[in-house]
Amino acid sequence: MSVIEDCPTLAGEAHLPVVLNDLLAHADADRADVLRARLAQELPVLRDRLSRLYSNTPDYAQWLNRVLVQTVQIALDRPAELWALDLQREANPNWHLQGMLGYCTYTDKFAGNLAGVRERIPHLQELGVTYLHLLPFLKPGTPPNDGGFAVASYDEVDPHLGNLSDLQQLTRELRAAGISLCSDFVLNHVSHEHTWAVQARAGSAQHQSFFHWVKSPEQIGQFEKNLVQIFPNTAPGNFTFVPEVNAWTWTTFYPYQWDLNYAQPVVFSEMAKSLLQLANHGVEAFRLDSTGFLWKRAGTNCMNQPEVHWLLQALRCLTNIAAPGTLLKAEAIMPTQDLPPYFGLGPTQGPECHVAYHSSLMSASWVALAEENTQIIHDVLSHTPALPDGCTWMTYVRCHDDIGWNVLRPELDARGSDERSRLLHASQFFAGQIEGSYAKGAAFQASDANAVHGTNGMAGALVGLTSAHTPEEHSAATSRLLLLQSLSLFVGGLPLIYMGDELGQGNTTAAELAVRQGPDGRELHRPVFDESLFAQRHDSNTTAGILYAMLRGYVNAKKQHAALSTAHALRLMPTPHPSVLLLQRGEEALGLFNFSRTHVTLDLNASFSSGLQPMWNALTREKADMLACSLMPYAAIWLTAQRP
Ligand code: OTU
Repeated sequence: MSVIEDCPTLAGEAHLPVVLNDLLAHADADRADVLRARLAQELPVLRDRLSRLYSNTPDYAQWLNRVLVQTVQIALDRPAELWALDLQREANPNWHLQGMLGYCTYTDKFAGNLAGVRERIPHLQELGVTYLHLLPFLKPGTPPNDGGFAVASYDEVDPHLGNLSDLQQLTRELRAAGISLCSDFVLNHVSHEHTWAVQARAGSAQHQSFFHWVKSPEQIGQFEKNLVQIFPNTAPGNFTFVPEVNAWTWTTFYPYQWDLNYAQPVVFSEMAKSLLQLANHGVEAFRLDSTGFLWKRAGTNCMNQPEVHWLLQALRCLTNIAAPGTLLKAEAIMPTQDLPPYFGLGPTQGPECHVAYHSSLMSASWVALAEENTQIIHDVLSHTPALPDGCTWMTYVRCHDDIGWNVLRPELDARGSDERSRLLHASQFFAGQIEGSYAKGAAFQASDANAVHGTNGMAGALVGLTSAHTPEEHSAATSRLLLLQSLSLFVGGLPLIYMGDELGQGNTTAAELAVRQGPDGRELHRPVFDESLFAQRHDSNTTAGILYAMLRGYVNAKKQHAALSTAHALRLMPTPHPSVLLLQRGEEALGLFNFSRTHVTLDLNASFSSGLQPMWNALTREKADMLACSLMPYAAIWLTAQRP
């Protein structure tokens, strides 16, 4: 356990630089007052974090003044509607903890372009969505561009999807429908077609300094010893030779994604500026992509370095000044034990991200399904810390990436030296390589044949919907998908549904895969939205219709029952049955999840030492039999003490 540092976190009298006082003196008086108060609140922490990072760089004081002026100017330019929203949210800082529901999709696959997304707002509302994560829609480099995760300009929208005014119109209409738009913000790297990379290749020393350079294969070898490979088959190694510079630049992901050098203050201030400008276009949440990799340190695996958290906390301060109604979400696909610092619970404590992906819970649910045993979920949840006020987990079943199994290594290693083989089993199970497996996924790339491969595939394919032939098989597969969704909804904070999963959509078709650019296996779960399934959503004779109705049932139950709110603490309860997970929320809600194909009858008295109150099924409103609670194969039951 690391030592917690003593660092300034309290607001004091802000001593503002003259330029800032001048700017505020000429601004709208009401806004200036609000901004002075925010600066007083944020400056102590901001100055501390930035001086840790940059006080040794030349002209640090002037740079800091420029950052402050830039931030305050963006705040002064903030459209009135967003300024008002900020004030509302400052007065109700836990606005995002009141039962949000997320939906994640590629813009083109869901709706063609940004204007098309506007047409789909009624669909999102019908499902109860309040948070829409559109995968990268900023101007990317020429394909291949990692599905847009190689950004060529952070200040422009991908012309295939629209322009800035389409973005503004979309955010406005979403907001009117009670939906916050989340945009990816790829902090770690830029496309090799981004102007900084272009100028670096053209010989600009300043722009070269925005990236990391390595001069020799020996030096590369030194670094590689400690680094992981994210795309070992399609992008082996972490460095790419750039002939114009006669050196290798750091590329953690694809060779066309150049890692930024955050030791350069201008890199930080320019990225922060772009982020805040997007907030002024109405983006209300940012998914901070690959946050773990932002800082490199020789001799380490260059992940989760302390500087990452100083950078994120500084970014949070700037956001709190210019756009405090905005959420920051950490995309740090790391073991649970590495995540608390992203909520500001590391050695340097202070507000950081509001939300982080709980990828271990996601992977563990799939392992539990393959094993028909919930032990691994128990282990993950018992390692999941309580979060600071204002923070929450993003829970999910699938997303646009592969399911990474290795985040679960710490849980397995704690159980014994040969337990990691369970990950190999899960990976093979969902790739359909194990006798009797219903799954139709595929292995993602791994560094060698014996390594555990991530898993690609839509949830519908992984739970066996697409391989089901008999009504029984269809029903089991449907229950498996609902089981995972209902666990995500019960635990989350901010549960996220991946496009198509609400209808049990299957994998991208082979014909379509053949015409997609690039060999990236993750395309398997990036299909075009299936209109025919969508048309069936209210038809209870179809699998899509059953899934959709049940999913809405859970979503609505969560809205209706205050007892299910994440304001009440989550507790893991012992169960006599290894395939059943029993979770308690506060004093008045229970979630029972049967991960096996067997029918289980539970005496709930056995799990509760103190007396049991009568409870009702939150979806069917039937009274529960607490002494002989019946769980059908793969059933998920929510009980609350609230009489219907
Ligand atoms: C993120 O992912 C994105 O979600 C991926 O779609 C991008 O390819 C990648 O960044 C590069 O921008 O490292 O911290 O399948 O889990 O690449 C998270 C592997 C990441 C992803 C991993 C990932």
